[in-house]
Amino acid sequence: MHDIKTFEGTLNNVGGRYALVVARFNGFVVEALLAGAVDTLVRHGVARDDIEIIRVPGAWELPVAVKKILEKRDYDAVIALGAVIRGGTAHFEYVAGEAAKGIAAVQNDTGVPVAFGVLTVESIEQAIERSGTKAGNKGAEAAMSALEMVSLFKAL
Ligand code: INI
Repeated sequence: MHDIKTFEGTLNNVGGRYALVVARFNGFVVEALLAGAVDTLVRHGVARDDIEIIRVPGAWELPVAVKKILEKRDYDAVIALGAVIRGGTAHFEYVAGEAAKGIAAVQNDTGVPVAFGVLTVESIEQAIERSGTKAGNKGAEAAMSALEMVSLFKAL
C-alpha cells in the first residue's frame, strides 16, 4: 500500500482551537470525562488558551449548544461530553438517541469535527468503568479523535 497516496491525521503538534461542550447531568461522571479530555489535549501540545469549556444542563442540550458555538465562535474541533445512564429512566432512549443524532447532524452540516464523548450505558457501574477506571476514559478517547481529525483536515 506504500505506493498509494494516503491521508491520515497524526497526534503530534496538531495545534488548533477546541471547544469542550459539557453536560452537567451526571456530573460526577462527566467531570472525569472532562478531566480526561483536557489532559489529553494538553499532553498533545494544545495550549490551554486554545481550549474553551461550555457547560449545558444535560446531554439533550449538547447538539444545539454545539451548533450555536460554531455559529458564534471559531474552533477547529468540538468535543461533546455527557453521560446518559439508563438505570430505570424512561428518558434514556430519547436523550441518548437525540444527543447522538443531533451531534452527528451538526458535524455533517458544519464540516467541523464534533467528537462524541457521551457515555450511553446501562448502569452507574458501567459509567464509572468508562470514565477513567478499568475501561478507559471516553473523554480522553474523544479528545484523541478530535486531534486526529484536526490533523487530517489540515493535511488534506
Ligand atoms: N441528561 C443526561 O445528560 N443524562 C441522563 O442520563 C439524563 N436522564 O437520564 O434523564 C439526562 N436528562 C436531562 C436532559 O438531558 C435535559 O437536560 C432535560 O430533559 C431538560 O431539557
